Amino acid sequence: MKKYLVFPLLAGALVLAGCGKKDEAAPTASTPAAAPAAPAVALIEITANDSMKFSQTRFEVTAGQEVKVTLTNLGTMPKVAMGHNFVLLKKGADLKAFTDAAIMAAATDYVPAVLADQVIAHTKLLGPKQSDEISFKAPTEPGEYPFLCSFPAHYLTGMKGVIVVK
Ligand SMILES: [Cu+2]
Repeated sequence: MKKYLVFPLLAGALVLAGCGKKDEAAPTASTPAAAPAAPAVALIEITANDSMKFSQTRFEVTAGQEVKVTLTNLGTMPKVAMGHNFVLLKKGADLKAFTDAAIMAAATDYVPAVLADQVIAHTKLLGPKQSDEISFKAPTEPGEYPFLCSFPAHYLTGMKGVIVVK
């Protein structure tokens, strides 16, 4: 009688051993595919203040990546005297020409319509404690893309930076 019991037990042990091997192999095969995933959206958070400074002036994104920029004005001075925006320009844009034209463009929040072809994306002009969020696709061509606050004279006092597309 005992002789007949041995075979089912052996068969069961072999099945278990087979399962164990499969489980060990699975994670090894899937690890390389999961590891090098860059974040889908590049989040850029900037603040501006009454001292006419951006909190950060250099960002890196991947070519063609979805980018979300949030600008917050932490200042307390009125918008007519100390408004701030974030304007991202094309690579090689003429910043002098752009800021000269911006001075005359109060009606369009200092983003000159005549040079709209130089603008990749821009926020609204923000008064104290206001915030604006914009989303756009990073350029596909690598390089340095200038951004600035186009409120009169703010570029000259240092409200500028670059987004580096890699
Ligand atoms: Cu400004």
